[in-house]
Amino acid sequence: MGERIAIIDGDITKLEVDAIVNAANERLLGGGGVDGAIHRAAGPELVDECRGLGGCPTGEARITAGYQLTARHVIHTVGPVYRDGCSGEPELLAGCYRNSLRLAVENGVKSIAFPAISTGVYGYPLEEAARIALSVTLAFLEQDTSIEQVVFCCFGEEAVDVYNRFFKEVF
Ligand code: AR6
Repeated sequence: MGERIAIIDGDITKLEVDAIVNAANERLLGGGGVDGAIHRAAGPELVDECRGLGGCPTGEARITAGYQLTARHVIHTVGPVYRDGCSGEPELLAGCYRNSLRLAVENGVKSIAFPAISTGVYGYPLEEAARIALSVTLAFLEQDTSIEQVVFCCFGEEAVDVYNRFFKEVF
């Protein structure tokens, strides 16, 4: 199981995987952070396709093509805005990972990369978010044999350290 998970430091738009996950907002029309980077790298056709989706509720996920990205698909998911950790945020964030992985399987995706959803503009504490990301993904991979690789694409060494710490804890 552990060999199906990789924790790296890098720019998610550059990864050679079947699908990259976007930390989007409910309108799905682009924004700042990783969302902005993905839309810039994919080109304007991405927002054209997103417009047709009519948005996405928090905790759910939608799939599009990757256009100019190396990745064939972008899976757009909407993380919760962090308030106090007791307002449904953990369940919603878990839903982002679970629903993105489900969509990946339905679309024949074998390799998928996640950014640290909600931990930027949406203010989710990285440690709590990493724990959810890893535990939901491990539980999913226990039930699924079709996904070969899940990459957690961190932005900076500090985030890599946090993910590695929890990864060791879970194993
Ligand atoms: N590759 C990998 N990770 C990245 C990259 C990148 N190129 N760029 C940033 N990150 P954020 P959120 C990391 O703010 O908190 C947008 O405006 C970043 O360091 O992108 O879910 C949307 O439109 C952080 O750890 O997403 C929404 O309105 C993580 O990606 C809102 O922000 C997520 O940070 C979503 O906020």
